[in-house]
Amino acid sequence: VEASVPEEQREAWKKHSAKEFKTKDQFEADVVRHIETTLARSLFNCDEAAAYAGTALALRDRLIIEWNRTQQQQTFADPKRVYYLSLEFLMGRALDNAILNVGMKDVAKQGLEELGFRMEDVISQERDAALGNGGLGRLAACFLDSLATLNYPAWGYALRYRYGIFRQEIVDGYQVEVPDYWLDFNPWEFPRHDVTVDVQFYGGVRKYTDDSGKQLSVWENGEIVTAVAYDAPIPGYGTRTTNNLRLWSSKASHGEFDFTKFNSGEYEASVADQQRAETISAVLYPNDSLDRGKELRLKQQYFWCAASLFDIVRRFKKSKKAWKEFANQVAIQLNDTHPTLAIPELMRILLDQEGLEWDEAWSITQATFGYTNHTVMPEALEKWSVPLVQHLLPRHLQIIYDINFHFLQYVERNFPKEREMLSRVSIIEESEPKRVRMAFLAVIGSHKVNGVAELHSDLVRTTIFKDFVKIYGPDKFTNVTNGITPRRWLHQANPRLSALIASKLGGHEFLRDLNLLHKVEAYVDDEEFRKEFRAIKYANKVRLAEYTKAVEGITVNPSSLFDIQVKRIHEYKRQQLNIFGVIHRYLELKSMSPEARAKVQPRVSFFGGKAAPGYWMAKMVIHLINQVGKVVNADPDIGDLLKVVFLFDYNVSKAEIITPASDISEHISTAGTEASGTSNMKFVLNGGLIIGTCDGANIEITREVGEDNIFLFGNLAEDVEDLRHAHFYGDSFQLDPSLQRVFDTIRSGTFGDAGPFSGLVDSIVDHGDYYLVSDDFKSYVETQGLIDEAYKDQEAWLTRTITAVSRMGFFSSDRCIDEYAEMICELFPPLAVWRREGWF
Ligand code: CBF
Repeated sequence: VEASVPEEQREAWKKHSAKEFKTKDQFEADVVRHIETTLARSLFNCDEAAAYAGTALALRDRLIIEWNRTQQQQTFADPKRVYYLSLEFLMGRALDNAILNVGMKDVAKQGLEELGFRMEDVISQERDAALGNGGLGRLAACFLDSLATLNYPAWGYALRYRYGIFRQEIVDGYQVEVPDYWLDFNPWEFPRHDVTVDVQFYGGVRKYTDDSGKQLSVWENGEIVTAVAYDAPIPGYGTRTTNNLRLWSSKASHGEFDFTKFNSGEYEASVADQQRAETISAVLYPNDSLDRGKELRLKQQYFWCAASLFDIVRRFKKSKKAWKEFANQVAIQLNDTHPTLAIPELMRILLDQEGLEWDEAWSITQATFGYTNHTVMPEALEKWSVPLVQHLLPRHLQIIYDINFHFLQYVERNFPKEREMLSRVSIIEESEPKRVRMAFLAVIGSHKVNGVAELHSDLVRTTIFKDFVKIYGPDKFTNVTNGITPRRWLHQANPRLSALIASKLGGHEFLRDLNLLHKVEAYVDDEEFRKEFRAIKYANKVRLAEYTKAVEGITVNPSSLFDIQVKRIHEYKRQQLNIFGVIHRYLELKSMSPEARAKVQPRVSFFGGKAAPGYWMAKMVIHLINQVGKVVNADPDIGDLLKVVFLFDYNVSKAEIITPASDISEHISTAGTEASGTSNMKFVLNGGLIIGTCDGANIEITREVGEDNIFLFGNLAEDVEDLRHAHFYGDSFQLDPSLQRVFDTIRSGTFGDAGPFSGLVDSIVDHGDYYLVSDDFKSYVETQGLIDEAYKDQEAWLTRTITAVSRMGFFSSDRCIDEYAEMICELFPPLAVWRREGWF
């Protein structure tokens, strides 16, 4: 406000303020201007990378005009805002998405052609923004798209990692990790060097009494690291709303380097502080579903929470509203437990800096936060050692103890006869060393807790948070089944299918209201529609086949059944079950007569995904897949009947090529372990069917698409505990003979040195088969057999896929966001408000 231009001068501003391009000529002019001036290139010196840069900058200009407008409107109207705190945002590429969301695809395509470039080539120059591990980070990215599309006043907060998830290379069949330096050219971010926050670590707590005689605490004498904001515009689809994703980067608080040390010849020491500070936001932790309790990770979490909270509070304070209004203005959604430190941080601000009493501070805090749980697997639930928290964040530990004290008193009062419950629900685990249970802190500090699919939310209520349901009552715990944005996962990844649907539905409105897809079912018998639908699937398979040839050197036949499993490699996701099934298929084929082989349905098994670098077993699964591929693909007896492909370095932009090409995709986790899954939704939306267990969102997908349009197999979640028990205490363990044969073949060295695979096999045979591979193997193989048969009837298969697509409306992330907004954040239906005010 202080820096506003006086009224009299505003006319001149209005006259000259930047305008977004609307026509092809204006677009071309913007691209050429950026290439010639921003990049200092010319038409004699413009390769595809430069064309990408020019196009991205032209689009960025456009987004930023809308971004400014959105922020101004929001500042002026000061509505309740939602803040999504997620340590991961797996954004993928931005250019294509931006072009589509602002509705400029034809303009950009033609414009680029006139300038001598193909749009696809230009788009493919962009590096993925891979600031996430997998489902959780991609969900966050889908949510940003939906929040903007639905015009919610929303901000995402995360870290600006210098290195995102590692790039995966495959050397001799093994995964090798290579750093992903994605920032050498990133046109989508705006450094805000004027938006900084000093974040403190270490130090101590001093108690003092203020003038009014009140006892207060102050955290002091710590080490300060500065957080610098970098903003990325997030355009909605078919709206002018452009929200903000704010990423924090760390730097030393006192500048680049220490001159005193430099002058006295201590060259390394002179930059040491800077390096230490920068380390905080340097690397994304490449963990998936595993808590390793490392100090740097805790530092990252606090750094990001503290900077974000400071920013949110600063924005709130500008409105000069009373603190009791805070939760009416601010909703903070915690994406998993990673941002849980935001809870004691808000308490610290309210108590130590704003001087509020405990009860008021606590009720504001609880009303502000909502917590989304993404896993019930014990190894993934974060617990931080108390001595570590004490050392790094001494004041927060005190506050956590105080929260725990108040909470346990409440439990004691209300459940006097259940004293043993106290240690079960305490935030502090009485282990050696003691540990802070972050999930419990998140539950206690939030007013709502949700799981991400119905089964998962039931498990949340009945397992990990069972006691809390008793304490708080069932209403605090709810479900919001995950979803995906149809803009990226249909319109962008599969433009021809999007166009076909639009041609029947009278336009692209279904991309904003995915329930409209149900109208597609009316065309299930329409010959012309079926023909085009089939042709689209085939073209997408050809595209993947070409890609496979280009990057893996493997020739696959697009007429084969394409069976795809792409996701993080983890034992619970059971890629090992898939590859054991592939080996079984191979052995069956080998033992068949030529006549029998002639009747077999040819198949390509595609795999893709990264293993956490320290996760040996997952790495051996990758190795086994590659070794099996090497043998099978070279076997002249087999030819096109079976091919095995590991697509290296799976990421969002590759998913956009892979997803539309599936006939079958695999979502085969041990029942009860996959919270939801979201790629299952993407595959079905793109005209592929699923083989899956009764787990996560597979269950709701089945409910929506109908049991005939999905292939389910395997044991149910309710039986998992008994089965695990039986492995340890039951009668002698009998392996299914066909699985035994698979293991014998691996051990015989058919796929190279068997040594590396022994852990994999032993975990099943000798160590209790925790993920129940042997229990589900038979029904898995049988179900694959049913799929082979079903696929032979191409007409019936097509009917199933079209039907399934038409019933996927429920799985839009727009639906999730509306559910969160209503149930958790209590936002007004924003469109109604904005429209009434006449801004759109
Ligand atoms: O809810 C989004 C996804 O989150 C995970 O990836 C996670 O990190 N916990 C789960 O494993 C997925 O099931 C879930 O879809």
